[in-house]
Amino acid sequence: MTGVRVTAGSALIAVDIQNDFCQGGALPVPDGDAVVPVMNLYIRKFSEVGMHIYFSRDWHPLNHSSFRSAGGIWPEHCVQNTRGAELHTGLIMPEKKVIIEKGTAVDKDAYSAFQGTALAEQLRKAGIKRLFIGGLAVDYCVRSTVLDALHSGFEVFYLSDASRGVDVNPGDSERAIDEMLGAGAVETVYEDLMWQGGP
Ligand code: VGL
Ligand code: ZN
Repeated sequence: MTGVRVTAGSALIAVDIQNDFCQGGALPVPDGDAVVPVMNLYIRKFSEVGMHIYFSRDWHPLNHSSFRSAGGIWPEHCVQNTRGAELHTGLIMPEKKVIIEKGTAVDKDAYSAFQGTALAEQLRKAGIKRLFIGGLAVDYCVRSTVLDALHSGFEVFYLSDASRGVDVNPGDSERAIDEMLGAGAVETVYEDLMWQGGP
């Protein structure tokens, strides 16, 4: 959608752009690294215009229930305080930012950055109404975060150019996108955004 205005009360959420979801990581998302330079464009611009920026991290304990070693479906990934769990080193980290950790309980998986975190409350306190959400992976954490954001009453723009999917089953990402848009998210790319005071 063209002409999306980034108004006061907008925030950027970069979902799980961590080493383990990128090339050479434990659970690499195909072409996952490609989101880094695009997300950097959003980060630069959102910080320039003084908008809030949130980074979520998948942040699992060593014996997390989603790991195959514990009966789950995923290889061990994003173990707390390991290099794999760090945000991708290519990301530009703005001075003003909030990092949200999720999936920290041993017995629960949390794909959404809202699940088991104070994110919704933090956003409300900051007066945020519009969320621009992208990252990894479209068919898991981006999807869940977008759907939860919509259910919590936020206006949501899904940043398709800053997102990639795992596609464990072919078509998963496309289905996730249909679901997000069906629930009210608006698909957006960087060029669609209009900044207060001009482009
Ligand atoms: C994710 C699989 C397992 C994600 C997290 O961030 O999309 N995917 N844990
Ligand atoms: Zn995980």
